[in-house]
Amino acid sequence: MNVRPYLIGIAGGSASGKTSLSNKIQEALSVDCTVISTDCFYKDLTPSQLLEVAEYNFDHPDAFDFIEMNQALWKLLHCEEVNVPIYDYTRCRRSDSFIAAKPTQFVILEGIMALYDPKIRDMIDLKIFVHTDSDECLARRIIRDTEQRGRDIHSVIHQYRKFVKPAFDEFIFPMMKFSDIIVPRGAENKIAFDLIIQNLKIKKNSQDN
Ligand code: UZR
Ligand code: MG
Repeated sequence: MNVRPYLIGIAGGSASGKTSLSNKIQEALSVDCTVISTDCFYKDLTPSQLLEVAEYNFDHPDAFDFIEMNQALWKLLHCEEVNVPIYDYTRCRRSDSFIAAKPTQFVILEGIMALYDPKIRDMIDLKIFVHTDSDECLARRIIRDTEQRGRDIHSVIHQYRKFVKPAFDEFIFPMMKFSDIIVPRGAENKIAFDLIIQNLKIKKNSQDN
């Protein structure tokens, strides 16, 4: 593959439906499409931060390694394969495994900070912001984090009040103004989803011809 991949960025609040929308787009495109989460680029915590992990702010931009994220995307856009770390939410650190991300025709970068870094924004061809009511996000997050991320309900609500909601207001919501498309409710919004897929298929055909 030597055509520069078309890079799609999908941002939005935590548990707004970014990952589901990304996976649905990936399935619907019927061509190779790589999905990378910004969560893969969380910085490793120091031993003392790990001891007080409930007080660590995973929702702040400083928690992410944007230099590494930039380099990985740059390589993909220059048609190089890149090893992306797999993040382990139950241990709050990167696992020992990597995914070999390929420079496919479409690459999706999804995550709370997908549209935060100006250099990364410049690389992204289509910027999508998923906007879901915060009560729905919190409800989804309680279920997800207790069932899949090894948390108890008190810690989920503590984190939400202390970090998730303030970071949404300060860093994530303001990114909406950089987006090309705002998708209310995320993956369940069929009309928005169909419009996105139509647009991407036109892109695909114009690249193929
Ligand atoms: P999404 N997060 C964790 O819960 N644990 C970690 O080790 C690393 C990240 C959370 C993070 C953020 N916040 O809100 C969320 N906390 O993952 C982003 N606390 O993931 O976009 O899928 O909701
Ligand atoms: Mg997600």
